[in-house]
Amino acid sequence: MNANLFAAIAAAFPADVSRVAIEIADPATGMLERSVTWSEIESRTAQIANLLASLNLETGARVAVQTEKSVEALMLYLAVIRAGYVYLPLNTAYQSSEIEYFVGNAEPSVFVCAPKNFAWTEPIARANGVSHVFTLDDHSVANTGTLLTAASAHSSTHEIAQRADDDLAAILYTSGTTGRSKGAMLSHKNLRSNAQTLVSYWGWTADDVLIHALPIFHVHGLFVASHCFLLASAKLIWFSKFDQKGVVAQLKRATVFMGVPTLYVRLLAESSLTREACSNMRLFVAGSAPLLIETFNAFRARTGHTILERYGMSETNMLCSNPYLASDGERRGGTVGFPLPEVGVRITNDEGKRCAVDDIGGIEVRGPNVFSGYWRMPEKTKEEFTADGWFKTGDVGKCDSRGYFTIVGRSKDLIISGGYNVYPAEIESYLNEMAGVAESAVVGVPHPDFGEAVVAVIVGKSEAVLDSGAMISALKSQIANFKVPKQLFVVNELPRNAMGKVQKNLLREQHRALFTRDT
Ligand code: MLC
Ligand code: AMP
Repeated sequence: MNANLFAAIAAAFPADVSRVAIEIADPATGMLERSVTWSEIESRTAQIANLLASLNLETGARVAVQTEKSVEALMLYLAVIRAGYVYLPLNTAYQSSEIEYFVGNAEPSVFVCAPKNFAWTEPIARANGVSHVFTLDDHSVANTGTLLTAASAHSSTHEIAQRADDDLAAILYTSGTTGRSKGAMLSHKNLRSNAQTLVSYWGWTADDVLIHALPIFHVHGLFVASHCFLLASAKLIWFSKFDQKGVVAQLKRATVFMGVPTLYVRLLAESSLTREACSNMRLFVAGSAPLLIETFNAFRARTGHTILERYGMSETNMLCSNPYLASDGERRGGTVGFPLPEVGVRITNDEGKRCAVDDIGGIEVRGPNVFSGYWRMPEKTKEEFTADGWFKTGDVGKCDSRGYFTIVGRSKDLIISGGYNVYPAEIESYLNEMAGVAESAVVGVPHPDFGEAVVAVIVGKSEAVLDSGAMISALKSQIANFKVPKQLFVVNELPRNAMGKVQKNLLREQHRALFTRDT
């Protein structure tokens, strides 16, 4: 048997491959622009896979990709898996120092970038030993890039590369609480088993139509959404960017939607979101960040649909889900439901003992979905697993007597803003290097749109005159825009406890109402 994830995807292709698989919508209006058939998925991924195979890359070679969201980029992902190489997606917002780190750390053999970024990313890639640099654009723009031009010279049939369960399929970088990002190594089995579980648990069929409006460089859009549609041989309505008007315009034709909580907040702000608009829908899934109970309730009141909240991570794919079938229980707002079939989830205390019902502790997980470790970080990997092989998620939660899990916080110092993770330590390290800065503390505070927003508090060196606007501008040129503090305060000193540790809880409390509507 070929354990390559693409073999499972290809086996699920519909008998009639002339059927439309993907309809591409104009993000703002929702109007359909063009479509892609299953047979085109087959031939386009084959051509790119043949191109990759012709490069004589070593087994396990990484293909790093930083391109705008497009169906072509999805084909590239599938082609990398198909050819048996390792896919390394990079957020389109990353700037040069971030790209430099990822490329230097992962040592990819191939780097694919957006044509507009070629001038600055190509030198970084070459300096880090990347032998092949390509560009990739959307088909809808005139210049489609060198990747598709090169691929078009290759055959449109390709024998799927033979891979074993534990062979690496993807590396997803997750930011570190201390130091730099870690690459979570995901195998073909990790991805396949989780996708198959979700297709079955969420009741997917070939009649489903999924609105895909999430980015494709993270678990949610790349794996959860794309794999479910592929393994169910369903249909996608593809949005290159989320836009609430465009999405609502297509809801009537769709059956499933997946989003981070911010997308639900934005949908609710759209007056055309009505029961009628959702009459064809069977499932709304939320995850990647806590869904506020207010959003859960407001969505149900407006649409008649109860959002299904689930919980996952880059390192583990999906872990918990509220029930799909009413016979399995109700969907409870504020909870992430039950562990998915085959996934083990437990709550432990500081001594590593299992907590009693309703007691709060660290969330630990295991299962065929859980990654094997961090890329070239054996020590870090060891620290994050218990002696009996459970992965310590860094999330804090509890389990009630009916088996519903609730996430109550995080032991990791992490901010989740609009579904993107921001590690304060990383932002603080950039701030601390700026001229005139003595020290800094970065916290997350409630934000009506993004859930949490990044806020920085700075102490200047004596005599230094700090300009918060100039500091924010400087940060924008260094790091991804979603990590840049929305506000920056200059103070005389940071609150500290008796041990001298900065009391971030006091800073969070002080700035709690900064962005909330009633201020
Ligand atoms: C954009 N901006 C953000 C932001 N996104 N600020 C904070 N947090 C965010 N998430 C800022 C930009 O910096 C910019 O500011 C301004 O908003 C406009 O940028 P934009 O790109 O036009 O924004 P928009 O398209 O509106 O994007 C918002 C969004 C996007 C919510 C659609 O952030 C998004 O797609 N989020 C989903 C992330 C996701 O898929 N997460 C899944 C992770 S997987 P300025 O000042 O520069 O103009 C995972 C595991 C699991 O967690 O369980 O699923
Ligand atoms: P990432 O590293 O981007 O994969 O983010 C994973 C983190 O997102 C988890 O460790 C959780 O902290 C958070 N997360 C994912 N889903 C949920 C959810 N439904 N509720 C609360 N937090 C979530």
